Amino acid sequence: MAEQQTYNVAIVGATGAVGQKIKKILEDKHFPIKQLKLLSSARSAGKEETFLGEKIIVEEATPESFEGVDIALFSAGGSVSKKLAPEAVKRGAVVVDNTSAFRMDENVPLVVPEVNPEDIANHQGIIANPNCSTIQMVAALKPIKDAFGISKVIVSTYQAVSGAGNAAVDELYEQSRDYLEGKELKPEILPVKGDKKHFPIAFNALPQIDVFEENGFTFEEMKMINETKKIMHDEELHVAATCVRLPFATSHAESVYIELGKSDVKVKDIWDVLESADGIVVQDNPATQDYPTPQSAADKEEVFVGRVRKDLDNPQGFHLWVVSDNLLKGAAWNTVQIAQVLVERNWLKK
Ligand code: L14
Repeated sequence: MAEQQTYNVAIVGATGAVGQKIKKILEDKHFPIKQLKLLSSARSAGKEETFLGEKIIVEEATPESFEGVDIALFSAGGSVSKKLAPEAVKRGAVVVDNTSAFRMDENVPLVVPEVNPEDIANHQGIIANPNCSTIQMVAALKPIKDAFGISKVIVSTYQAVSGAGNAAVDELYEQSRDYLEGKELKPEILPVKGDKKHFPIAFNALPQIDVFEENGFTFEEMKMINETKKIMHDEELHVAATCVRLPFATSHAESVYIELGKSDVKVKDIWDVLESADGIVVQDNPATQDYPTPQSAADKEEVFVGRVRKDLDNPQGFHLWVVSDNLLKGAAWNTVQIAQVLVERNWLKK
């Protein structure tokens, strides 16, 4: 047997919510690693982690950290990516970036491997991982679009707090306890850590994820809108989004309304194309109350689709319920999938 090629891989943001999942997936999927570097801010440097049973000390990420690194997986926030991703590329690494820093840059492919893997071939050192809510939606819509065309998408999300990081999950748990004990709630993180006001997430629903834009949509909503058009290569596609945070830790759910290019499509036709698509599980039977929920989708790598209904007024309209683990397919798993394509198709070279 020919010896398998192996790679030097770095995780930037290794101690964060997504970084930890990336490390676990690299282990579980036997990614061909020569050496793994775990990088973080100065605050987390020095922590001891294990990878495949071996101890690794977390190091502070600096430009020099990337000497000799083949693949760098970034998930430490946009400002870290803006500063260090170009430094990693300068030193010969290919970066898969999990932040919004480069997603809309025209020189940066924005990729969901089940949807547009061939875009990776044109990378110039950085490949962007889309927003979590976008990934699961386009994964479900792509097979439908290929079969029947889609002209319009209107989505409302029901998003987990873990997207905002481990501290937001802690806030949800502590606040839930305080609420039940009748204590005063002191929200400090959600809806957005750096924004002016904070609201309780426990026993609540917050119609703000990320900061507001001038047009009245939030940045999370605009990410879904712009990224969907870019990934689907369809600037004509009409997309509108409302993003809402709910009080659970894991998995985003989405109610998605679409208008197809044809009017003679049946629910069964939608099930059929979704069932034969990679990475999608159809879970849809009203008679047995079968549908995905954030709890049922947690810790799974697929995107789950249920509640497929034909609109009662518009013969081209359909409604779907799309659920996936936001830290896996929405982040860590999609990132590792991109790295797998880079390696398998020999696309590491710029
Ligand atoms: O754009 O707060 O990758 O849940 C996705 C999760 C931004 C924050 C992104 C959250 C992030 C968002």
